[in-house]
Amino acid sequence: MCIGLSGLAGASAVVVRKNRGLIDNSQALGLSKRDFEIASQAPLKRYAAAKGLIYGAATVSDFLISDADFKASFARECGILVPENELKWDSVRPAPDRFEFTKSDWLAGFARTQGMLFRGHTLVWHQQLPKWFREVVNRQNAEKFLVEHITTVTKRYAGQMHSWDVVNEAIEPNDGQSNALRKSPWLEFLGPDYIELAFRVASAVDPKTMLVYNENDLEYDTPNQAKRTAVLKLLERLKARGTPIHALGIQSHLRGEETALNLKKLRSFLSDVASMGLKILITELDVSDQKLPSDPAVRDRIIAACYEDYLSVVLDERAVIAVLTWGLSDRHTWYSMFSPRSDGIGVRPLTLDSNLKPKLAWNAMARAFDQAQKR
Ligand code: 9MR
Repeated sequence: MCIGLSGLAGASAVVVRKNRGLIDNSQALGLSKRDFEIASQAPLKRYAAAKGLIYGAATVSDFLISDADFKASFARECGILVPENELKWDSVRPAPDRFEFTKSDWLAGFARTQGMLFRGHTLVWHQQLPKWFREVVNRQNAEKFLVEHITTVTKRYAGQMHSWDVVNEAIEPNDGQSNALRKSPWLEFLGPDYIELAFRVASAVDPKTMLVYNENDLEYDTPNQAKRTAVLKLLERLKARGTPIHALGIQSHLRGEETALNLKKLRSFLSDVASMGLKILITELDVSDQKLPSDPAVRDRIIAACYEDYLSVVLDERAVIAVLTWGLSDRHTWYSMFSPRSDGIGVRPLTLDSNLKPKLAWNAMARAFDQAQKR
């Protein structure tokens, strides 16, 4: 289960009410007694929109192009699309002097024709850098590369982007750097000011888009309290310096077997972010099931409970304006490749199964939107 009774004990009355009867810790497998009943099968984007929220998902362009059924499900459910890989450095920048936008343009066009919002991921990250990066970029030219990259990519979609993950995963307390900054090539070449620079360049090119700092591992209180603290300090520093930053993205790759989700601490972290005047986006929600029992019915109940418990806390914070899942269907999820189950059975981290049928997790999400306060 995602949360234990200890997590609920100190939670606000609202959260307790929403979670009434949700936990069944007495059963060895952590199965929930919840029914996950829903009133209707309206698309998730409608459940969200009814509360002034945005729901959508990440996807890879090839999935939409080669899989008509998936494409139809995506169009039905999603009000926002984020390219899963197509806007990362290794996709848009095949050579130091060449940009390649074919796939991201296709996704932008698809979003536009479907009336979906489009969001960008990501301008500055330590992963998915092109092969040439280490050979070509150094202390002397890193600023030129960074500024040129952000300028070119944001200009391409200026006026079209709902939001941009400007910097992704810049905090890593275990790296031992000052301010808990991650030991990334950007820190190595440019020092800590690369973060502020990135936001300023993006803002100068596309002043109307929402600029987001996106981070992982903020969901559980152990061992991540240090990361939360470091992220808050980073956001405070950026705000104090007048950096154009508008939101925090909380990735939200949840773990089905995890028990360290403390609702009270998570809720208070969200309030701390909101009190800085920042919006919050849930940017990459899914629930890993590699360590859960093999029976799909058992797994689905645990996963649905994780979705509902997490979203009930997160959506209690009115600064949260959008929820995106990292993929839509178990047919296409990064977990199949990166972290398959050791028993070889398919993973089930998302809301639609591999036949594109809604699972209990879909109901859980619809219910969480339904119970959220209107924005
Ligand atoms: O889902 C993405 C996968 O297809 C890529 O190969 C991988 C490379 O690291 O990145 C995955 O997306 C990540 C996202 O960009 C940042 N947060 C973690 C996501 C899952 O690893």
